[in-house]
Amino acid sequence: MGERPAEAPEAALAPAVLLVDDDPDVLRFYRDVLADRGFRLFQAEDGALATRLIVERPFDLVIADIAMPNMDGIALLRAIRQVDLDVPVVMVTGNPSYETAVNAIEYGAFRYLTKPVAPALLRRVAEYAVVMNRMAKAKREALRAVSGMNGSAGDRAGLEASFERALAGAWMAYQPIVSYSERRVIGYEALARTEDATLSSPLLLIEAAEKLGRLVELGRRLRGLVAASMDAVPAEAKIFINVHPRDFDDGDLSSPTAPLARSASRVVLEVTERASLEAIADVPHHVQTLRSMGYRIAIDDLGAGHAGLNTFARLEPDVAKLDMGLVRNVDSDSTKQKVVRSMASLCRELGILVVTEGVETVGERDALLKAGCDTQQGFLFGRPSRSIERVRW
Ligand code: G
Ligand code: MN
Repeated sequence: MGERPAEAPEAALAPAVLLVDDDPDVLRFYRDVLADRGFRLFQAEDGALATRLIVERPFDLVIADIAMPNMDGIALLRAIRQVDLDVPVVMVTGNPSYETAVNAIEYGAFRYLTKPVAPALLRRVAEYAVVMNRMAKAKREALRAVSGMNGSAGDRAGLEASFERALAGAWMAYQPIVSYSERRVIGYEALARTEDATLSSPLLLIEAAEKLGRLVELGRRLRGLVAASMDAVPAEAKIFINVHPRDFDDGDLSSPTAPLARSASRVVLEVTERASLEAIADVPHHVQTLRSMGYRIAIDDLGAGHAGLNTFARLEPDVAKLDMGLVRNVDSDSTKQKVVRSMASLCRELGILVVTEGVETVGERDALLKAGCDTQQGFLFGRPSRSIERVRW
């Protein structure tokens, strides 16, 4: 064979494996079993040292004890996911129980092994895990190449780490909603944004919160951000903010001492038609409470849901926001024109203000005006932006 092309030193290195156990005999056993298998072996006697090593350099595999003093294996797994979303973590226990097994797997342990671990099994799991780590990295690359997204964390511990980062760095972008005939901004929609690459879109962020059972916390944080920026909003403009159906069950939304409550009469709460209100008890009562505090209610993405008019009927909204699917190319689609015209006229009959979303072109704007929709939102008038911007007509 001829000479190999020069490789980057890091790529040429053997897989790095970190062994974590508070029992030196166990560490010695692992080293013996995995010696001469082409791994570079590192070890730590506790979770704190393991965490430091993980921060310093990447590993291809971690094999960790579950029951350790100070920082147990699950806590270590969570710490690892703060810095590495992919590295497989094999958890080992001397006290197997159904509960710890479920917990370990739920948090993203790659495998759950019980002591004493058979040498052949340990070797096989280690070799397989190292390949899986490469696969996870390749998948992430593929997703980035195909969709430009960073891909979200595969397991619960990783998702938690991403979610924490996203929550800490969350901010609101504001997009104007205009009355075209009056050339006036009637309000702004507040849209959640994050700096976290794996949870970059609001949909991913909400999905993560749903999976982690942290929707209420997310809702409070976003409403708090809006409340804090109310002073920058012109007095005559309303703020539209998306709420999740689950938020209705959160006492904070209807609490008179919540930060947003002070500005309730300037706030429109948007509830998407895509979500189901079925699981929420007594929606009309919640809505009535919110109205009495001064909030208005909007139904969002109207025309995109397929849940019939259930959500609409139960909310009795003040505002209906037509989904951008109806708006896109409405100027060249007579069916869409007809649908928009009849929806707009029905809403007028019910005293509901119609807002059309996602208006991008002059053609769409004019077709919507002709169909009776004067209140519009979309890139044509302004993109969501960090500061509250005026519209140049
Ligand atoms: O479902 P909801 O209306 O809350 O979502 C609004 C989303 O649509 C925001 O994320 C916003 O960035 C995006 N958006 C706003 N205006 C436009 C537009 O004119 N075109 C497109 N494609 N997206 C838009
Ligand atoms: Mn919305």
